[in-house]
Amino acid sequence: MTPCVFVLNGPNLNLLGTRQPHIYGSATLADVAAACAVTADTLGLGVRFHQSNHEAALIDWVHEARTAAQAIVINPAAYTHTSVALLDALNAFEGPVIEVHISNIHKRESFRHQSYVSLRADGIIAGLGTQGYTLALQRVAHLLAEAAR
Ligand code: CA2
Repeated sequence: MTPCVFVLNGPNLNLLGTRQPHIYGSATLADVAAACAVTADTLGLGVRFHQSNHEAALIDWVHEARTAAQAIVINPAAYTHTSVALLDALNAFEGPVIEVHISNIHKRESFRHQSYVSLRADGIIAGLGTQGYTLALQRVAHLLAEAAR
């Protein structure tokens, strides 16, 4: 069976590539989804890519991942810094969780230095641009292969 990875994206990331390219680059979220699909295929992974501006939708996808996915890659966007509810949901998921930030959150405002999601994440990628997503998928493939050994 092909392992499935949920790639989840939080609020305002639907605007990627349209504003603030000096922070987030020029790739759109559709470009990121396409790159994830290509990389997942190469790695023998299936991928389901979602974005929502609503905390509850992200939580519902994490719940769905409990039975439908082997790993989660998540850019929670601003909910990174605020959402205990998202952390609680991720704590109920058993597979690897990789947290991705396009920008280097530690180089930015101090309120971005705190991440609730990091309390659950098995790995964190920040500041590597949208390339962070495909790098996260590589790490997931490695962790799933290791777990299967
Ligand atoms: O660096 C990241 O990936 C962030 O998760 C992005 C969030 C921000 O709140 C986090 O602190 C760091 C913001 C996403 C908003 O994305 C936009 C992209 C283009 C134009 C406007 C917003």
